[in-house]
This record gives sequence, structure tokens and C-alpha cells, in this order.
Amino acid sequence: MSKFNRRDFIKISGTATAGVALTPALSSGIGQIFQNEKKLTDDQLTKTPTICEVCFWNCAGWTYTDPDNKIIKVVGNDKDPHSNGRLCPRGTGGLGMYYDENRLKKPLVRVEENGVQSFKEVSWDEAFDVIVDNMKAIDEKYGKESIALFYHGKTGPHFKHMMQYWGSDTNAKPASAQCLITREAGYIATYGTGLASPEPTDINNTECLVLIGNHFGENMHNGHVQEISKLIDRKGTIITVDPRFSTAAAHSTHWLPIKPSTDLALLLAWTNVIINENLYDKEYVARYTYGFDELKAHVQKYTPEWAQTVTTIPAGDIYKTARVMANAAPKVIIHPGRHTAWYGDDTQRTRAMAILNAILGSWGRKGGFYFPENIKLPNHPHPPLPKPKWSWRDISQGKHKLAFAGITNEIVDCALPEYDGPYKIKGMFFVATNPLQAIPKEDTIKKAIQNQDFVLAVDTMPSEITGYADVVLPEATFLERLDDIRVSQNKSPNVALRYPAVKPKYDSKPGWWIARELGIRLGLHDYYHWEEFEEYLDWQLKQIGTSISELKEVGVKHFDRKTPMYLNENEEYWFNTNTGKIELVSTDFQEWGYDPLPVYKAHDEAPAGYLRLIYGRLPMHTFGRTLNNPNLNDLKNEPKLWVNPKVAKIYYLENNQEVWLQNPEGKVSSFPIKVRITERIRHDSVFMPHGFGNKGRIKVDGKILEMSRAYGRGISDAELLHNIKIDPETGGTGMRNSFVTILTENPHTKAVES
Ligand SMILES: Nc1nc2c(c(=O)[nH]1)N[C@H]1C(S)=C(S)[C@@H](COP(=O)(O)OP(=O)(O)OC[C@H]3O[C@@H](n4cnc5c(=O)[nH]c(N)nc54)[C@H](O)[C@@H]3O)O[C@H]1N2
Ligand SMILES: Nc1nc2c(c(=O)[nH]1)N[C@H]1C(S)=C(S)[C@@H](COP(=O)(O)OP(=O)(O)OC[C@H]3O[C@@H](n4cnc5c(=O)[nH]c(N)nc54)[C@H](O)[C@@H]3O)O[C@H]1N2
Ligand code: SF4
Ligand SMILES: [Mo]
Repeated sequence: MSKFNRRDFIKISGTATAGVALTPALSSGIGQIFQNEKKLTDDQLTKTPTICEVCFWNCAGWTYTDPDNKIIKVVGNDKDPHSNGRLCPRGTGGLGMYYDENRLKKPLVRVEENGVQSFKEVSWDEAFDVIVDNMKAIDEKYGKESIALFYHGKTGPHFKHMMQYWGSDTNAKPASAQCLITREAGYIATYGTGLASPEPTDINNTECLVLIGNHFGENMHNGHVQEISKLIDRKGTIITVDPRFSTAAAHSTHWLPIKPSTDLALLLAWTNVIINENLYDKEYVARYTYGFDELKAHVQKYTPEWAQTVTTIPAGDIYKTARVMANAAPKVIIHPGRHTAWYGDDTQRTRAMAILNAILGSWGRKGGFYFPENIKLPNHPHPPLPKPKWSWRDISQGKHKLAFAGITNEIVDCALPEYDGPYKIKGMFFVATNPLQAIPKEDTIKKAIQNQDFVLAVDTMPSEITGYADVVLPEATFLERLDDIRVSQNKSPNVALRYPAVKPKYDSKPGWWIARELGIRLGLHDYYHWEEFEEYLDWQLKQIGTSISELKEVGVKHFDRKTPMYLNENEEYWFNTNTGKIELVSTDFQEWGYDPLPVYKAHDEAPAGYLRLIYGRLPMHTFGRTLNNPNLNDLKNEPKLWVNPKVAKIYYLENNQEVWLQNPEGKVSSFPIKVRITERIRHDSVFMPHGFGNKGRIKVDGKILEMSRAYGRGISDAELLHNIKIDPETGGTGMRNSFVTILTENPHTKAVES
């Protein structure tokens, strides 16, 4: 058990000014690394395949190293359908993760001297001893299930498997409950299958793309951004629904500046027009769908005139855009989005989009959604998994029928001191995830962490979560390590390899090695019949007719499809639903007591004096994970608060003025943000990018280890989120019912404490 009865955040206090934190970036010389000083040609460099980990699009590329083993550049692999040979700016700058001098360098263990907590550097053996002792102590007292794993990225599975071998299947990731679980659920309920990644949208062949809040261009999902650029070049139609004039809106044929939180009204009104004007695909609907007559009756009340009063979009525009979509059908895509945890009825909103795609006949059709294929890699044989007494399923599946993965916020609730149910959490492992930014209700997370017997963080950087851990393990960056083979779905099934281009810097280690070493020390030898992960991967690849050595040459290998990419004309097709049809009316939802057809329900309005807080992405950053990257922290990407001129007038704001935000619960942002006054945002909302307001700064052996270029830059949206609404079908967290007011005076009279 941990020696600490109170887990202080190991940090040093900072002043509440962003400028201080930004200055070191300017003096950093690391920006020079792009220069190939010896002017070597590509033939003189060594080329190693990689999979970019700067975001989860996971583009395949090549890392080029010089004869001194210095990484010179990372470029796209032209055989890769995620990147088509071109990385996005974040991926190109990805080598900054490797060169970042603020990286975690050694394993750290929390110590206390004279009442002051700090970290000390230790050997890997010492760190493993502390972890194993704590795991065994928690097991003895509460059971193995009481250690919960939170994870993300390609490191996550190494730890998930190790914990499952040990006997805990208590796990969750923000990239599910706070990201896409609701859209997956909406599609599963309608088509019997989710969408996964990359989404099987046939953008290259479409004539009309409808973006409900997806802000491609800021959301830089590489291959699809390229496909959308081509769509723009060939003068295809784009309809963007966004309260903000986003980059996508700026390139769209139609921009519908919707009142936030009312999208479901628009979707139902579009359905109304398409059905009532007989614009739907009658043959397709008759052959493949279930419940059309109920849908028709259901949407009668959702007229465009009604929707105008709800969404503020003129009825005329609703009619017009519905006809445009129908005109393009079936080459039309109502894009399902990705981060869809918005308002707490997000499965229903996604269902409404899925239903529109169905009546327009775009699922399984060229220019709509294609049927993706992927390669199944066999698992290395190992003994059966021990059966835990309980797992994430017991926590959430009774409450939410479509919680098909652990729900982070519900596992956090089981870790609180007031929790007195059967699924008590007493240890938390955070692997490549930062809950202080990713899971709403920062104060709740901190309280849950304080209540743990043991907390582990495995990270590359001294990010916020490391300050709360008892042990911090430094992972090698993606350029220095092997990970699982990428087997993502696409038009042609393919596999791709990430291979280390250089040895891990400092005393960092790859995730597979860390997880295996821990496993061995926990007595799990029988699950690890391999010493090197490469052996394991090579065995897997040989089962499908290739090998590590082949993939080292090509990076990405394609295989033949086994099934057609689209529905054949008049083909009978069995969907994986109860009725075998595309369920416009969900029979599961009927049985489970959820609305079988999406019903519009109004969401909370901002209290007087407050504005809705909406957030999104910046093109050059992935959340907070890139903020300290010496190549990507440039000032062009400074976070700004988008404010409508009407609002600016009320608050007497000027461009670039620093302001703080406060939510109705009294929570004030730790840091300020600069204002951008623009007509591009509605007057009822403010917008800012997610991932900023970093507080990652820890004390190690008396010295400060910090994310020097990221610390205190901008405001963390996560700090301010409140009024969280839980999606009943999945448990996904609706994070956009949050409101803020603008403070022009610095509310912090002294150094910020967290
Ligand atoms: N308020 C708010 N919350 C959100 C969102 C939002 O927009 N606003 N977005 C949601 C979405 S869409 C998602 S997907 C989730 C994502 O939420 P997270 O899973 O937390 O995000 P990541 O950026 O993957 O993880 C960040 C952590 O991983 C560390 N890291 C980076 N690379 C590596 C690596 O190679 N190895 C290891 N071990 N660690 C690494 C970083 O230093 C950082 O501590 O957040 C969700 N939460
Ligand atoms: N550069 C970059 N790209 C990324 C990421 C990144 O961090 N950086 N993260 C990746 C990840 S994990 C994900 S999940 C995706 C997320 O990318 P998307 O799925 O595209 O993003 P969302 O966060 O759902 O949507 C943000 C947009 O929704 C708008 N919006 C806010 N409220 C409403 C509303 O009520 N109605 C409508 N119609 N629109 C609204 C905002 O103005 C903003 O333009 O991006 C991915 N791509
Ligand atoms: S989209 Fe950009 S950051 Fe994401 S994996 Fe691809 S190159 Fe990397
Ligand atoms: Mo996400």
C-alpha cells in the first residue's frame, strides 16, 4: 500500500501568465533538426518503416536516419491508404517527440522528505519492485479487479493484455467514452456494425458530403482531408452544419450555422422533407430497411418550419439542402463524425444520421459507405485467461446496453471515497492517457486519485497525470519502438509495421518491454513465450504469409479482398441486426426501453450572462500531446478564444486581449487565453481548441521537470466542463452542455494551485 495518505500533485507553483511559459520555446535550438546538415541524399540515409503516433489515424511512413543514427526526417509511405505517401504537418513534426528535451528520462518513484513529496529517479528494477509490491497488496486486500487500467494509443494493448493475464479486466479509455462510443452505438443499432477507423466513407467517389460538426481541416485525419480537398477541387457539394464558420465551412457549398445542441431537429426535418417529397431511394428502402412506415409517421411533426424555430436555420435552407443531398444520392455521405460525445443524447443523434444515410441508399454504395475489409492476425497461443470476479462490464453494461467498452467516468466513480458498491477501485494505471485533460470533472478525478492505494503512469512526457502518480515509467517514443502490427480496415485489407529507427533515448523503454517485464515479475511466464516482441510479431505475420523482414522492406502490405466493396444491384444482403435489415426502427431499443426512433429533446440553455463553451482541434496539434513538441509549438498555432463581435462589445473586449473563463459552478480557468473577435462564431457560444492550459510540471530530486513550451499556455476546456449529461444507451459523456462567462481581470491574486 502507498505510504501516502494524501497524494499531493508533485509540482511547483506557477504564475498565471502564459507568456512566461512561451518564452523558452523561442530560444530552443531544437527547431534546427529538420536540417540535414551534411546534405545527404535519401540513398545515403537508412529508411525504417514507422506508424505515426502523433494522432490515432496512425499513418504509415518512413523514418530516415543518417550514418550517425540521427533521425533526419519522417515521411509518408506511398503504399499507405491512411496517408497516400504524405504525412500531415503534425506527423512530419513527429520527430520532435523523440528530440524533446523535456521527455521523461528515468523511472521515478514518489518519496517524502520533511513532509514534502517529490520524485526520485530509480532503476527499472526498483520501480518494478514498488509496482509489484503495491499490486500484490491491493490484490490481497481487495482483489485484482480493483486495479483499473486507463489507456490509449498503441501502448495501451500491451498493458491491457498483461492485466488480463494477471486477472483484472477493469479498463477503459477516454478515446471511447469521451470520443466515439456513441456514434459506434448508433451505427450498430441501425446497421448491425460500427464504423471503426478509418471510417469507410467513400469520399473519393462521392458527390455530396454532409459534415455535422466534423471540422475536417482542423481535424486533420490525413487521408480523408486529402480526399475532401479533391472533392473541393472537383467542385463536389459540401454541406457543413456548424455554429462556427470552420475551415470546412469555408470550403463548403452550404454552411448552416446551427444553434448548438439542436442538430437532431435538423436531421429529423431533413428526413421529413426527403420522405414527404418522395426523394428517398424506394427500392433500397423496400429491400433493405425495417420500419419505414413508422419512421414516416414519426417525422411528420418535424417539419422544416418547426426546425427553423429550434435550430435558427431558415426552413428554406433546410428544404434546399435536403433536395441537394437527395439529388446526389446514393453518392452522398452524411458523415458520422468521430468525437460525438456532445449533449448526452448522442447515440440518438448518430442514429438519425445513420437513418438519413439509409433512406438515401448510401450504405454499401459507391460514393457513400463502402464495405471495408481487414486482415485477422492470429494470437500467439497462451493459456486461457483467468476469469475475474468482475470487470468493466459489471460496472456499466447493466446501466447502458451499448456500453461495449469500459466507461472511464463510471470507473472513476467507483474509485471515489464515497463509493460503497461492490466494484471498488483502489489502484489506477494510466498508460498513454491524461485523464486531467481527457475526462471531464477534473476535481472528481483528483478526488478519486487521492483515494487510491497506488497510482502508476506510463508516459513519454511529464504530463499532468505524472504529477499524481506514485511511480512514473518513461516510455520510448514511437520512433524508438516496435508495437502491434497495424491491421486497420480499408478498401484493400493491409498490414503495416512500426519498427524502431533508433535505440530508445535516455533510460526509456518500449511499452511491450515494460508490460512484459511486469508480467514476468507477477509470475505470468506462461503468457510470454517470447523474449523479444519481434519474435511474436514475426510469428503472427508468418501465419498470413508475410514476415517482419518483408514488412521492413515495404512498410505496408496489401492483400486481395474476399468480398465485394459495394452491394451488387438487387443483391439480397443480411445485416447483423435482429431483423436482418437496416433498422430504421431499432428493435433492440424497443426491447431495452430506449427511443426506437430518435426523438428531439431540448437541451439546457445557457444561464443569463453565460455563453456555451464549444471546443475542437487546431490543425497543428493533437490535443495536448504535441504542445511541447519543439517542431509544433509555433506561435501560429496559439490557442484563441473565438468571440462574436456582439459579445465582444458587451464585455468591451479587444483582439488579443487576455481573458479568463468561469463556469456557473464558480470554477475559474487557471490560465488566460487571448481573444479572437470574429463573425465566424455565433453570438451564443465561444469556441476554443482542446488540450491547452497544461499544468505538467513535476519535481524530481529537487529539480523541476516540466513541459516548458506547453506549461500555462491557453485554457484547459476540461477544467471548465460541468453539467455533464450521460448518454443512456452507451454511458458516453455529453461535454457540450457547459457554459462560461468571460473575466477580463486576473482572478488569481496569487500563484495558481491545483
Ligand atoms: N474536454 C475535452 N475532453 C476530451 C476531448 C475534448 O475535445 N475536450 N476529446 C476526447 C477525445 S476525442 C479523445 S480521443 C480523448 C483522448 O484522450 P487521451 O487518451 O488522454 O489523449 P492522448 O493524447 O492520447 O494521451 C495523452 C497522454 O499520452 C501521452 N503520450 C503521448 N504519446 C505517448 C506514447 O507514445 N507513449 C506513452 N506512454 N504516452 C504517450 C501524453 O504525454 C499525454 O500524457 O480525449 C477526450 N476528451
Ligand atoms: N489536428 C487534429 N486533428 C485531430 C485531432 C487533434 O487533436 N488534432 N483529434 C482527432 C480525434 S481523437 C478526433 S475524435 C477527431 C474529432 O474531430 P471531429 O469529429 O471533427 O470533431 P468534434 O469535436 O466532434 O467537432 C468539433 C466541431 O464541432 C462544432 N460544434 C460544436 N457544437 C456543435 C453543435 O452543437 N452542432 C454542430 N453541428 N457542431 C458543433 C465545433 O464548432 C467544431 O467545429 O479529430 C481527430 N483529428
Ligand atoms: S494524421 Fe498526421 S498526426 Fe495523425 S497519424 Fe497521420 S501523419 Fe500522424
Ligand atoms: Mo477522439
